[in-house]
Amino acid sequence: MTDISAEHTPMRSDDYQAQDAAHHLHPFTDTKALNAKGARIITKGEGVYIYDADGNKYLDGMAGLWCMAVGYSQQSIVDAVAAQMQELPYYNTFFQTSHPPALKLAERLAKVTPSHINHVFFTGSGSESNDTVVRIVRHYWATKGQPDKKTIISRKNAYHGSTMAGASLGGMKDMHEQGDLPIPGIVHINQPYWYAEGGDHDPESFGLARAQELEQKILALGADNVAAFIGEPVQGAGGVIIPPASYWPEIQRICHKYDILLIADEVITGFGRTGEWFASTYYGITPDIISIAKAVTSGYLPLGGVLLGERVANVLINEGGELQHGYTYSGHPASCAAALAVLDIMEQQDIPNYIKHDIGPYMQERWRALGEHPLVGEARMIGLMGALELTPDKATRAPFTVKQGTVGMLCREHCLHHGLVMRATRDTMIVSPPMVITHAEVDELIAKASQALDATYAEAEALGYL
Ligand code: PXG
Repeated sequence: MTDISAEHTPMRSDDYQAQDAAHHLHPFTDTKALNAKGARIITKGEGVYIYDADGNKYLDGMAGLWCMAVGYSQQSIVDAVAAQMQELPYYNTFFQTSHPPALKLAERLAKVTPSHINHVFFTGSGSESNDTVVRIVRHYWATKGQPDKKTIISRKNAYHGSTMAGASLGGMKDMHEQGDLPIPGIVHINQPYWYAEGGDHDPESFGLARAQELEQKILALGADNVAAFIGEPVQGAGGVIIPPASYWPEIQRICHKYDILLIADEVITGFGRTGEWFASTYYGITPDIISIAKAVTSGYLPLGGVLLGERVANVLINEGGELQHGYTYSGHPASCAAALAVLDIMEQQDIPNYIKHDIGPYMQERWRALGEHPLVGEARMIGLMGALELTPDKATRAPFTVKQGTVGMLCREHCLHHGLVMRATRDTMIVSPPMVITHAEVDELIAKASQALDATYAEAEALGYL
C-alpha cells in the first residue's frame, strides 16, 4: 500500500522557501539576500490576523499592503465573487459592451465620492490608475486646444506606483535610478514633511512654503505648459506624512489661479482611511481627478479606478472622441462584484464614521502616547494611519549616525517577533491596520508596538547606535 501520510503532513515554511527561492522574483526585494534567509510564508488570514506556515500568528498592522480594509474573513465577499464567477467570470467593457457588476459599481462609486465626481474609468491597480491619469489629463488639454499644457508636477518622496508613468510621477530616487526615470514631462517639488525637513519653522508656515513651491514651479515652466499637480493627500509609502493644515488649501488655490488640474491619489487614503470616504473631503479640497485602488476591494481581488470630476468628464465624453486607452481587465466582473460586497460592508458598518468618531480617536490617543518612548521623536496619526519617527535624540529630531534604515529594520524584526506586522520606511515605523479593528485589538497592537520599541531600544543601545 502506498504511504500517503507524507502528502497529508502540512507543509512548513522550510518546505516552501526552497521552492520560492528557486523560481520566484519578488517585488521591491533584493532576491539574492531574501533567498539566503527564506521568505515568510503566509498561509491564512482571519479578521485582522495573518498566520504563517509554521502557525505563528501576527496582527496585521499594515492591512496587507494598506488594502485589507474590511478584514480577512468576510464570507459575503467570497460568496459574491463565487456567484459572479459562475454567472459571468469574465467579459470586457470595450467595443460597446458593459455588464451589471461594472455598471453597478460605477453607480455605487458615484454615490460615495464627493458630489462633483460622477464618473469612473476602471483599471486593475493603482499604478494603472495613475498611468491612465497621465493619458487622460494630456488628452483633456489637447481636446481643449492646449496640447502644450502637458507637464505634470508631483513631489519628491511621493509614491504613485511602479509602471513607467507611476514610478515617474513618484518621487522615489532609488526607483528613478533604475530604468532612466522620470519619463519626460514629469517634474517634482519638495514634500510637506515637517518632521524631517521643517527645521526651525513652525509646521503651518512650513506647509505654506512647501505649497508655494508649486506656484514657483508653475511660473518657471509657464502655466501654459502645466497640465496638473498630483499628490497623495497623506503620503503613505513615503512614511505617513501628514501635511500641515495650511498645505492643501494653498495647493488648491494655486491650481485654481493657474488653471491646473488637481489630482488626488487616494489609492491609500480612499474609502474611509482618514475618517471620511475620501481624504480630499477631510482636507476640504475638490480634486478634478482621484485615483483609487486597494481598499475598494479590500485586496480580495485586484481593481483600481480613475474618478473623474464633472469638469474633466464633460470634456472627455462630449468633445474627446474615442479614448485610445483601456485594459483587458478594466471593470473585471469578479473584481467589481468584490468591490460591491466591500461597499456593502463599509456602508452597513459605517466604517468612515467608525474611524472618525470611534476607533480613530481611540487609536490616535494610544498611538500618540508612544511618542513618550525614548526612541520616538514623533508619533503622528490621522484616521487609522500613523507613523513613529525613531531617533537617538528626541529634542533635536536627529537621524541616527548608523546607516539610514538600520534601526527601522531592527524595529520591524522586533515587531514580527512580538506578533505584529509594522512596516519600516527608513527609520520611520508605519501602521495602517484593517479598518474593522476593534478596541481590544488596538490595545494589543499598541502593547506589541511598545514591547518592540523597548527591545529595539535595548538592541540599538547595545550596538552603540544611540
Ligand atoms: N498610489 C499610491 C498612493 C499607492 O500607495 C499605488 C499608487 C500603486 O498601486 P498598485 O496597486 O499598482 O500597487 C500605491 C501603492 C509600501 C507599498 O511598501 C505601497 C504601495 C504598494 C506597495 C507597497 O508602502 N502603494
